[in-house]
Amino acid sequence: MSHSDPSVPALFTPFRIGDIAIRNRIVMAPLTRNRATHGNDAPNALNVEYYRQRASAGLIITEGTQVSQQGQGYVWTPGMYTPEQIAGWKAITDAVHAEGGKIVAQLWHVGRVSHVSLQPGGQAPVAPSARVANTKTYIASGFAAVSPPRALTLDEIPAIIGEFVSAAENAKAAGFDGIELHGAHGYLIDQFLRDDSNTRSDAYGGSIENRVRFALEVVDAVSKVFSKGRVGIRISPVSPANDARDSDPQALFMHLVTKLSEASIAFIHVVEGATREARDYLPFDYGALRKTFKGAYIANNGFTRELAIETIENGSADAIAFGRLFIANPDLVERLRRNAPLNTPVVETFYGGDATGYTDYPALAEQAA
Ligand code: 8OZ
Repeated sequence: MSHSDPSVPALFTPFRIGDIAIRNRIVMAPLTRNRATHGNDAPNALNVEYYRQRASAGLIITEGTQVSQQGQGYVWTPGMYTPEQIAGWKAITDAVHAEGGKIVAQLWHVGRVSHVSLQPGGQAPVAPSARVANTKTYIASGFAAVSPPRALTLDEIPAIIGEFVSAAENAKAAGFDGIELHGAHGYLIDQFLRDDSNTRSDAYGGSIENRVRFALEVVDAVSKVFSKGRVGIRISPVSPANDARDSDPQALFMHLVTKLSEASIAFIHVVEGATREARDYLPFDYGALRKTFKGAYIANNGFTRELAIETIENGSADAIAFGRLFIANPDLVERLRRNAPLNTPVVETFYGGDATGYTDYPALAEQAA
């Protein structure tokens, strides 16, 4: 199959996301699975197998990976801040690269979406402002309301940015092709962006220009570790996940994306609509973001094969990220290429547990056998 074969939809053809050459435009979306090693939150052999099975994706974006213990919001999510975690990730990037795949690490600080039982010393989680989110997390004992956060002081902010830098350095040492910042779903970066969760009166709050400051400083700082051509960010302009709310998302995200374009990063990854809900959950002009950003535009949320092919053909996106379909179909690329039937994801085994519902979804060849 070649680029020029008109019978092959562009979805299945190679592309470059910044400095990262990908062999098709099908991206594995970041997916929290809560299967890191209990006790040290390091990736393990089961996690290696899971990512290896999915390496035919043009690009894998890892599950959210906390940049520090303070950045953790759920039990058994992997970290990027200890030698054991870096070694665990190295085995994953080696396995994916051995299959000819590409993989970037999603760097994550949950901010206020956490629980004291996960925090260092049982302290309160940190946030732009001391405003509790109306949302739940899950800890070792099950679902729990998030703990009330305390507001970060102005002089603490450089150290949080420093955690993203250290995590980026660790991701580089672990062999990743780049990084995606988790700027979506009501976590720390998103909390700074929005006027409901950010009521600060210093340089990081108030105007849109001030609320995007934290995101842009993190982008700038990690771009000194990986080149700009290997840095991206995920955003979810209208998603209500984790109580994210803003009075004017269109103006906020137009300004942010204008600045991200000026920063010349490789990609923006946009959750269109709300995860697990409709793509037109609330009115929003994604085309305006697409037009504003000069790098690659990765679109996500609820795409079917048909819509993905159409969206690449009409130029509304450069690549399409699939989440739930990648949980259930390790060989999703081959299945989409052949228009083969898809396995159905089993929600009960999404978060936590063992190989069941994780590495035991069959590929086409195994199914036929
Ligand atoms: C599902 C469960 C826990 C976390 C996100 C990182 O929504 C998540 C997440 C999803 O971005």
